[in-house]
Amino acid sequence: MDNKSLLSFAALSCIAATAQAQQKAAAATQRPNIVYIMCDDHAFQCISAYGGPISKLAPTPNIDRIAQRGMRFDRAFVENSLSTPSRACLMTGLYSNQNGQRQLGEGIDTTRTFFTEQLQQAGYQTAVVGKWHMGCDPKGFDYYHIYNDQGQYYNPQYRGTDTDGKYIVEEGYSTDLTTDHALSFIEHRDASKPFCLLLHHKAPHRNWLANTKYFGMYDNVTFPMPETFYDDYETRGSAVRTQKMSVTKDMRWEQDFKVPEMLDTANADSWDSYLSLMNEVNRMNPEQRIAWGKYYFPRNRRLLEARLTGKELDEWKYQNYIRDYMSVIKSVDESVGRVLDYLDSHGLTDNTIIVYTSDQGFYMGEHGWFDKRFMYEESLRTPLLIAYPGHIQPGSVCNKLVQNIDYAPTFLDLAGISKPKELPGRSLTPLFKAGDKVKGWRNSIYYHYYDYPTYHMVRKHDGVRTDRYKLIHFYGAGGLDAVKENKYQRQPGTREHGCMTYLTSLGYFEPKDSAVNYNELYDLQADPHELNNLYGKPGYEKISKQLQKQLTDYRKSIAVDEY
Ligand code: SGN
Ligand code: CA
Repeated sequence: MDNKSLLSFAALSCIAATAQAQQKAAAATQRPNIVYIMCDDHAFQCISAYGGPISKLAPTPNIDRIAQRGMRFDRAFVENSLSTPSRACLMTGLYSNQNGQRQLGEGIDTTRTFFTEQLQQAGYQTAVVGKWHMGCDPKGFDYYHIYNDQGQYYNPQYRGTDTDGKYIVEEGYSTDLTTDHALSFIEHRDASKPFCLLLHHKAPHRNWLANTKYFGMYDNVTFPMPETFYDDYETRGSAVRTQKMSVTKDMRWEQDFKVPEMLDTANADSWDSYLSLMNEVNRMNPEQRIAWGKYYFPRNRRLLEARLTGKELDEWKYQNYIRDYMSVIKSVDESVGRVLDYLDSHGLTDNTIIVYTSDQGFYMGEHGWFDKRFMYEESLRTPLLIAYPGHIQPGSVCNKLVQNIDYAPTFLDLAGISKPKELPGRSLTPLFKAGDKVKGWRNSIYYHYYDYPTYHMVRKHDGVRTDRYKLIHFYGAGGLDAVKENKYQRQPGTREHGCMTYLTSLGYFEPKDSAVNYNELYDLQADPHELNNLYGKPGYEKISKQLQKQLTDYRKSIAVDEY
């Protein structure tokens, strides 16, 4: 190169470097795109970034990429561990008693502002794809493409802004299809605006139906049973005994373990479980059905021939629950990989905040359970991983107490909108920079579960959790007496009433369950599995009093009207 060329080369490099620096600076000041990925019932125990024993045997490398690029929150909680209440907290930033969605069916107060409405007004392009589940239409979205209610795994129905409001059936596996719609929204967006995409999977909700290509992928893996699988519930109140969420007793042969051969023709509940499985099978196309038969029929034949009983049968149930669940997670992990790759290859990574979480936690056999609802850690706590290049230190961990009422304030903050004063949550952005060093963060969270009597029969309770302790208060009438206290179950035409009538016809309720009114106290440091209820034990008076005061203060400040 001669001197002149060298000079112009140097000048060009200089211009390029300046342009790059300017782009970076612009990205730093521009409002970020938001990609919020929320699964349905994804337990933190099943994400390898969290290091639990199940995830060691069935890793999630793509979800882990978010943790490697950003922050892992180890104390992220919901306020009410159930789908629609959790989604209502997300959309409104309010507690259940404030947003109205206390239980699964009825409730959401549609006069409340959804954060996406504010983002839209501030110039964001907004979208939700997948599980919406709320009793109202999406509010504050330029684009939506959502499932019918809980959604389906195979060839699911969707409706949205692009289907004339009608449900249409799409051929394929739901996690893959929902990801296609999410990416198509980004691809076709108005690139002059920042965007906010809520990508809500159905997976891994009950009854854990994998993409046919992943059937049996963990059949050679034996997952370790949790230490508390055979919990005897000693020291605790009655609620842990009267629930119906036991892997060994309440999971259904047909629906959950996919063994239609177990249909007991003289039993209404068995028929219900069989028909629930058949609903899924009926949705399948011939190819999917063949794959189904190829996998499940030999698996079921082996089970029937083995004539297992006692602990061997329990072990079979546990293993096949986890195997099916983790095979469903395989597609979720792939979906996350596709989203990250898309953002990378389209130059969007630097100015996009990406969040991965779940609508609540889930029991993977802890205390012998599946499902959620209780305030015990596995269902109270969710995975939460956030990457935001240039704003969050890669590979960082945060132990501050955060909750799903914090998402709306966080997204508003990122969009430069000041927080409406009625929102009780806090923007997480100070934690992005300083993590555990942030001063003046909250030192407790409030929890409240209302949905009783219904599926799984978890009693109403509320409580507070601090860094170290948890106080839970169980309350309310028992069995069918509780229906008298329930606004929607008494109203024909509501979903709650329909559900209650149906469950009554199956003989699901114990009409004689008694009223409850008691407390439990746990020291999470000494007893992380919450096996030792310390309430009323000598030496714990002071901490009980302190927690009781915090609980009373919460109830007052957010005007809780039942406890
Ligand atoms: C369904 C499930 C329950 C589950 C609720 C709530 N039964 O009713 O097991 O607890 O949803 O789940 S099923 O037979 O339909 O699978 S949530 O995630 O929507 O809150
Ligand atoms: Ca859920």
